[in-house]
Amino acid sequence: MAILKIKTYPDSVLRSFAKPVNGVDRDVRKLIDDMAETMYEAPGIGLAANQVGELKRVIVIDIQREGESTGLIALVNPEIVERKGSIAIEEGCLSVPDYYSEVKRAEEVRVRGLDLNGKQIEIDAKGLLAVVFQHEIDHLNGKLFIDRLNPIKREIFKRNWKKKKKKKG
Ligand code: GNR
Ligand code: NI
Repeated sequence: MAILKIKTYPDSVLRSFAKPVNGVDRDVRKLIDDMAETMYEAPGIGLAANQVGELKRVIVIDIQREGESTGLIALVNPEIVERKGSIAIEEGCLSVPDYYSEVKRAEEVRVRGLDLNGKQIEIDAKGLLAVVFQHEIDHLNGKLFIDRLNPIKREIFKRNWKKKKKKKG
């Protein structure tokens, strides 16, 4: 296992489309292991492969509620096959440090993908878990949660980011 370096905005890898994985082999399982360790160490409740510089369609998620863990969810080639309702919760991203904002998304999703053994599975998620699935699959498509803000909020984000960059030199 290894802790990987998390890429941050405006790294171009976060803007790239991740490629579908052909089969869940040892390399993919090693990537999942390392991504899980990286996510727990951060700590975060989800991580997409783009965030560690790997353009493969792999995500890991573990939602902790009241100190309770759902256990690790690892999904390869994840796809949303159904969405229902609407919800807005405050999101953050390990690749966009120190910024949080509400984002409107589907409240419920059904996600299809491959598990660690390469077997196709479907997961029904709602609330926070559904939001995190959508956030991670966005990453695989080169999209960040700040892209889903209204134009005014996005401008404020950019302005503050530039200000912060200047201060850091
Ligand atoms: O740790 C994370 N928390 C979070 C909170 C609300 C909505 C989405 C997330 S995902 C984020 C980790 C991350 O950046 N995953 O890509
Ligand atoms: Ni993120």
